[in-house]
Amino acid sequence: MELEGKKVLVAGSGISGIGAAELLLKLGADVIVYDGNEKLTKEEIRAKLSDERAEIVIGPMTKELASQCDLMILSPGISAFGPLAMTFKELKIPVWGEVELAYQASKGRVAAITGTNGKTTTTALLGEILKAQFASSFVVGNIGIPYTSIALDTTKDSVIAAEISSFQLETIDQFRPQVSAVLNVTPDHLDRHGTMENYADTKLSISKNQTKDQVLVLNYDDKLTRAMGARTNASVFYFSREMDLHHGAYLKDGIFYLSIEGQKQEVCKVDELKLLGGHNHENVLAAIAVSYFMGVPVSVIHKVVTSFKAVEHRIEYVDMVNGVEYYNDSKGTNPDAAIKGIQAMKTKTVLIGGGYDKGASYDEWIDAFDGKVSWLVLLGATADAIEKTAIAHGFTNIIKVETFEEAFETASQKAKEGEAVLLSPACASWGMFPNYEVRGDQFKKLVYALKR
Ligand code: UMA
Repeated sequence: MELEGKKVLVAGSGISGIGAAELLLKLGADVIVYDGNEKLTKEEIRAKLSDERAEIVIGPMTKELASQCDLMILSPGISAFGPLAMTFKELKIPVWGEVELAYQASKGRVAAITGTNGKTTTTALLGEILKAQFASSFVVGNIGIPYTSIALDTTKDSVIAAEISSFQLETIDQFRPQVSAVLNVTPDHLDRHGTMENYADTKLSISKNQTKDQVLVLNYDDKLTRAMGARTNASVFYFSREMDLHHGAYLKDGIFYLSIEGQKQEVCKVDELKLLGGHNHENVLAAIAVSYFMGVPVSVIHKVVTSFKAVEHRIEYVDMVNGVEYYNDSKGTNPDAAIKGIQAMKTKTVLIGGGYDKGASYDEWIDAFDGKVSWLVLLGATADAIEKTAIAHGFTNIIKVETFEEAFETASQKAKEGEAVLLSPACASWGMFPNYEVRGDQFKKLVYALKR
């Protein structure tokens, strides 16, 4: 669609909406930035835009305003099937997501990653591999960088690693990655997607415009993603941690292999990875497969995969002080994520946990300690509830503290040489920190200060 002179309403004034509005203004469109949150002010939204020309509308949507528009761009946080989007659809006004707009405005080839878990790590790793091979490469999407923000910087030789959420997939139209991947599908976001079937179908739509000239990479070990192989027009390439594959990427006896029609080659060994945790082996397999089909030689993949460290705040190795390794897993903001954190530890660990109360249950997290946790240092609103659960499960080496600094100090005193200290709170940081990033940064600062 030619966008010059078209009236386009951008719904949502978060980072996607602002990215979309700025791109549209550069393309010569007449832009309205709309947000349903009446607590926001026009000044606040205006301050986020570098271009003054956009009109800003806050509050309920009217049919009158909608009917003036040629196109609507939806932020991922707003459902494509909710009342706002339906108002436009009923008026036969196209509704695209921010990803679709960016795709149509950019050049080059896209490698797109979706899945319930691991997509940020896989996209980040893929982005590093692509960067090592191609002169013009980008990492965008749900990872926190709006795709629209780089669209006009791309050329026909660019490659783009895009993390795409199920929310973003609701509103694609022409989006066609050269290589796409669905890593896994487990229950999540069911409030938005209704059923698991619908959620899985939304994930599979990453491949809806692909044909046999493009590749869909799927997890063979996950029943739902394995079944997707029969429902796509793309060429399918599986990965597995459990099976040798004739045509696929797999892990066997600690070695990652890439097998193309039975021609197998070793990519790297588990022991060479800096990325910890069994769940990351899936992410590595997916990144190997996707980058190979984007045209990266195995030697380059090997080099990057073996030097890549965790995404910041996700089981991130910080440093060793007095023989103790410090890991920052501040992104472990729920018990499920924190289980992966503790599972990734190879030695006895002093664990720092607790924070904002989302009403979660901590039983499975405590069970996952599996004799590995020597001490549990607790803080925040959930400290008492976690303590109660831990004691009920027979774990009593607990110290409760008031401040984050005290938690760090206590943990580093308790950790013996050869052990680890892990910040993996199983709770959000709110109440003590604005977000998990600030909490993780504070942890790292304390480690560096201790080292000094
Ligand atoms: N809004 C409305 N009406 C509504 C709902 C929201 O007007 O019914 C407005 C809000 O008032 C707010 C704006 O929309 O001003 C927020 O838009 P948004 O929620 O789409 O947030 P963005 O800041 O644009 O961030 C989005 C993604 N957020 C969501 O999908 C909820 C970010 O993923 C993503 O990094 C970013 O685009 C760039 O692509 C976050 C996320 O939580 C990390 N993703 C989910 C996940 O990973 O599980 C899918």
